[in-house]
Parts: sequence; C-alpha cells; structure tokens
Amino acid sequence: MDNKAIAGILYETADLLEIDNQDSFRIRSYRNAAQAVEAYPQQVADLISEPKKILEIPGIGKGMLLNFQEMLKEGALALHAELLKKYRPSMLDLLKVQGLGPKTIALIWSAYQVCDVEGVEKLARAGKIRELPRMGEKQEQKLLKALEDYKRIGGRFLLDVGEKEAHKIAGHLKGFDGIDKVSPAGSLRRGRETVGDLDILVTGPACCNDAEREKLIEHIIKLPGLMEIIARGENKISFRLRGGMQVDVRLLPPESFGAALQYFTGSKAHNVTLRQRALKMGYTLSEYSLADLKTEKPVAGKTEEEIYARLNLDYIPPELRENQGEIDAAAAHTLPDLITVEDLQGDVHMHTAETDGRNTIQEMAEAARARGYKYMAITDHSKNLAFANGLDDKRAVEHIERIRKADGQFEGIKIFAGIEVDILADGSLDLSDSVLEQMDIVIASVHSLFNQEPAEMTDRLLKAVSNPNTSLIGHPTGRMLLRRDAYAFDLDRVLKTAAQNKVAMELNAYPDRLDLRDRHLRRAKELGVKIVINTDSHHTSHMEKIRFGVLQARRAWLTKADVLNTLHAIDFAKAMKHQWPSQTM
Ligand code: DGT
Ligand code: CA
Ligand code: CA
Ligand code: ZN
Repeated sequence: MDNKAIAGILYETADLLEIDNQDSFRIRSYRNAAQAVEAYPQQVADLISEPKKILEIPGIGKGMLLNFQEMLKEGALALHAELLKKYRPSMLDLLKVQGLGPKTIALIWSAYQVCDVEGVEKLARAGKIRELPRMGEKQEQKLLKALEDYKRIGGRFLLDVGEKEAHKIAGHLKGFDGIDKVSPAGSLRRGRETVGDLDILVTGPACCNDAEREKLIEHIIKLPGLMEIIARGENKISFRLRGGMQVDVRLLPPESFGAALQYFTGSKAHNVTLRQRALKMGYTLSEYSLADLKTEKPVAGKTEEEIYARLNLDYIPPELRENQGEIDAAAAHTLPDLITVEDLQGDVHMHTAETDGRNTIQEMAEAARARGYKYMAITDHSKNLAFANGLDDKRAVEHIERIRKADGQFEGIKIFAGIEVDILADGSLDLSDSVLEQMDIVIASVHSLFNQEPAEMTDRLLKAVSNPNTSLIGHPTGRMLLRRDAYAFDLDRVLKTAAQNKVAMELNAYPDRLDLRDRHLRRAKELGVKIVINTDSHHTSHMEKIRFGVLQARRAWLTKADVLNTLHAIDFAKAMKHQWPSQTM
C-alpha cells in the first residue's frame, strides 16, 4: 500500500465519520493524518518495522500509528469498512459532487436515508431538498446543477489512472493457472483521453468450462482494492474499485476472443458501421464471431486481424476506431502509417528546480538520455508565473549559460536551451526580445487570465503566434481534463496564422492536459500546422507520460511527418526557427 492509498482511506474515513456525526476532534485527526501521509516524502510502508519513525511524521500519534499498522498488514481499515457497510459505498460518490459536503449528506441521510447520486437527484427534482433545515430553493437548484456536472465528467477517469488499474487487474489475473491472455478493451484500448469504466477480456483454458470459470471468478473477487460487486454472471463479473472506478471483466473461449475484443473495443459507432459492411457482404458480426449470414457458420473470430481481413479491410488500429472515415480508408488501403513512441527523437518541454521542477538539468538530461532520446530542451518558466519562481531576463540568461555548460558535459544527447515564456494579457511575451533571441526554442504559453472575452483571447494568441521568437504554442487551449474547460477562442484562426508563420502547436502529453486534443490535432494537420509532442516534465519520472501524447496523436491520424520532434537534431533546431522541412518524409 503506497502513501496515496493510505491517505485515500484516511480521507474517506474522515468524511464518513463526519456523515456519522462523530466528534470533530476525531474527524480532524483522520484528515490531518491523511494530509501528512500524502505529503510525506518517504513511503510509510517502508517504515513498518520502525514505528518511532512513523510517529515522527507530524500529526501522527499513537492511535493513528495503530491504524497505519492495521492498513499495512491487512490492506484495509476495519473502521473504514464498517462505516462503508453502514452507509454503502455509493456514499463516496456523493462526496465527489461539487459543493456537496459531509454535513449536507448527513442531513439528507438522516431525513431520507438516501445515499446515492440518483437518489439525491430524485429528491431534488421532487423539491424535497429545499424542505431540509438550512436549505432552500436556491441550494436545491445549485445541487441539481452540481449533480449534472458530476454525471457529465465525475464518473470518468484520466487515461493514466485507468491504465494503472488495468495493469493491477491484469497482474492479479495472470497469477491464475489456465489464463493465456488478458487484454483491455473499450475506451482504454482506443486511448481515449478519459475512461468511463474498464473493460477487460480474459481467455484461456480456465475460461472454457463452468467449474473452472467459477474458480476464476472466485479468484477475481479477491482482487485487492475491490470494493463492491455490481453484477456476477457465468462469464462476466462487474465490480467497483476503491476510488469509484467500475470494471467489467469477461471470460471468453479462445475461438471467440478476437470477435469479443473487436466488439468490446468499440467504439459503438465504429461497430455499427462495420456490422453494416458485414451484412452487405453476406456475414453477421457479433461479439462471438463473424459468421455466414445463411449457414450461420463462423468464418472468423479467433483474432481481430482475421475479422478485418475477411471484410476486405486493412487492420484498423484501435485508436482510429471512432467512425471518422477509418473503415473507408481501410477499404481503400489508405490508412495512415501512425506515429509511434519510437519515432520521437526528443522531448523539448521540461522544467528544472530553477523554477517549479524537482530535478537539476543534469538529472533531467540523464533521464532523457536513458530513454534513448537524441535531444531535449530545458524550458523553465518566465517571471509572470511568480508562484513557480519564474525567470526574469537576467536569470534566464544565466540559466542559458548553465544549460550550454551541461550540454558540453553530456555525451550522446543534445541539450537545447529554451524557455516556456508566458503570453501576457495583451499577447506580448514575458521576456525581452534580446533574451528570447538567444534561445534555441521558445514555447509561448497562456498561464493566466483564462476568462478573457473570446475575441480578446484570439487576438492574444494571434499576437503570440506572430511573434518571430515563438517556436511553438504550449498546451494551446489550456484545458485541464475533468477540472477546467479550454479557454474560449477561435482556434481555427490561430491555426491558420500558425501555418503561415511556421509556428508549431504542442501536443502536451501530460494525462490531465492532452492539449491539443485529438480532433484539434486532426484539424491542425489539415491546415498544415506541425505538431511537437512534449511531456512538460517537472520530474524525471514524468518523461514516460510521452506515450499518452503519442496515443492522442495516433487518434488524430498523425504520422511521423506531422510531428517535428521526430526530426534529427539539426533539422529540429531549424524547425524551431520557422524552417520546417519542405517535403513530407
Ligand atoms: P467509456 O467506458 O464510456 O469510456 O467508453 P467505452 O467505449 O469503453 O464504452 P463501454 O464501456 O460502454 O462499452 C465498451 C465497448 O463495448 C463499446 O465501445 C462498444 C461495445 N458496446 C457496448 N455496448 C454496446 C451496444 O449496446 N452496442 C454496440 N454496438 N456496442 C456496444
Ligand atoms: Ca468502458
Ligand atoms: Ca463497460
Ligand atoms: Zn505550461
């Protein structure tokens, strides 16, 4: 159990104690402990044999120590489990609704014994919330709006969170005899930017008869972190994990694994179009097989490849299966040769401890070289971002010197000197031209005043794209997935000017940004704008997030030729100075 998991249980316990009307001192002790563990630099699990050290963590007393020992030994906390049993896990979903705190939830519970999102919504629609003490019509309306927001985004998870849970489940399943393959399907396999629930397919001898399947399902429900079983069938089980994510696991015989993988990978729209094509060709396509329409005899089903081939289609990578023209392209053999992680030669947006990063230039360079990159860039913040300790002109120049020196010391990787300079309210850049001119790469980004009028924001970005020092625009729409929408502006106009000026757009690979997003990237490509895929790493461990960016690039049909940081270092450096390669590679 890592610190995050421990903190998660403690936070939930505090909330549930509050709903349970326990005394505030006790509630606070759980919340404080959760905060302390979350911020603690060392893993508490490594200290299990040294209780003294655990007691040195601020806010952790003897009573809390017992809780820690229980969690680390049992993987759970009895108090937490009891409270969840009393109030049902759905209570935890309610706590995630904006503005719905433990106090209000306790109020609703004591009046109506309702503790799930749907139930509370019903009460609000029936005008039952306004009747509660300290509530009124206004609070009820606000709650309804919050419930709507919750349903729109609250039930979804970032791609990396979904992937991590899927890995854990796959690891647990592989420990069982008679399993050959475990594959994620659904939106996770398509690399969608967020996932609703996880769909996981399992095949092997253990899936082929009732007795074995029963044993396998018994094994699955022992998964650590499984909180609630939602539905259990002969070859399917659905459950909810701690944290709220729902998982559907399906057990399949090998002969229909490909058909099931195809079906459950989706998207629904892709499947509908594919099924129509199958019908026209005299087949039926189902989750069990591709079969002859008349004789009902299966003609394919073991692998996805044989299904697509039977339908006279090139294999369609999961990322493209959104019914956006991929089936026609596969029929015409014109699917793009999608970019891969291996195509990338460098990552050119990263921060160091000089501003708000955690590592030195050397540490970042070492990590980039270990990934096999041929080049990288250090691009710390500028002074407008005061809370990040952004650089002014003088410090920026000193930093360039340090970067050049580090570059001289490092074999095997070119370290470009760059900056992530703020685009100020009027579209000017936060550092002097004379300083920006010394940079190999200038990433211009909006980090403030997101609420400008759309026309003003468009002008602001147009001005940044027209600045001769700008090489690319960082995270161009500013959205934060599940938290903040993109700022409003005319992206098309900005893209058109960017194409003229040969200023690139970033695909920020960080899983809570993924900005530009898939359909915007596809539009950028259409308008002739080149892309740079970056991680925006603030720590050496962030560099591996690059694959989430590549997934989005693939969803946007991008090839190696569309992405500038697939170029060799010398050509890449030219591209950052508006000299894009003329012909496609
Ligand atoms: P999500 O979970 O909201 O992120 O999105 P998906 O795409 O994973 O959707 P999900 O989990 O409801 O279903 C997984 C796949 O299964 C979906 O992409 C296509 C297939 N599927 C599920 N239900 C249906 C259905 O009623 N009709 C068709 N044609 N396909 C379905
Ligand atoms: Ca799903
Ligand atoms: Ca599902
Ligand atoms: Zn930024």
